[in-house]
Amino acid sequence: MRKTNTTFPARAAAASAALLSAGLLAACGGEAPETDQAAEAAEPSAAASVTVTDAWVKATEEDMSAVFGVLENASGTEAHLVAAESDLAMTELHEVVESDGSTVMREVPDGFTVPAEGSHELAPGGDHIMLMGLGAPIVAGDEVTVTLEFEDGSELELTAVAKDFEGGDEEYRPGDMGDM
Ligand SMILES: [Cu+2]
Repeated sequence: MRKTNTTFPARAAAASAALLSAGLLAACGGEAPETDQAAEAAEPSAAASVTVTDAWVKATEEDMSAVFGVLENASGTEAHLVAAESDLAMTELHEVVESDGSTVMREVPDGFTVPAEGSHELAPGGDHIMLMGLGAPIVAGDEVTVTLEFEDGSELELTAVAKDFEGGDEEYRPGDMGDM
């Protein structure tokens, strides 16, 4: 009696599961092995998934500046930006925080996360790629190349166009370097 009671629903469940997978396969229009292969092949590197739009760098005659732009991630996996490099300057990933009533910037120890199918904005007053120890002024119209390094080891080169930007000057003075 007991055996009958348990096996009958189990068979019904198995039948529904079979119907469900048949339905899914039909919806995908392919055989199961092909779909699995496609899923593996569709796992791109962070650098292949992320694009940077509106990349720009603040024109300056001083030895520091910052790179801004919007990082967009087309993949279903979040991307971790852990470092950046430039031939022009020492580079750090910075955030801006409130500290004792003033606004200071500091290095982010864990880098920036670009959410899956989302974006992460680098903007004056917020997250930015800091350039320090510039050997020469950056003039409006100049192009600055920065290489972004992701946690998975992939790299993405971006070209930021220099423009004059007055607002936010107070955040880029040496005195505001926080606890760096
Ligand atoms: Cu900074």
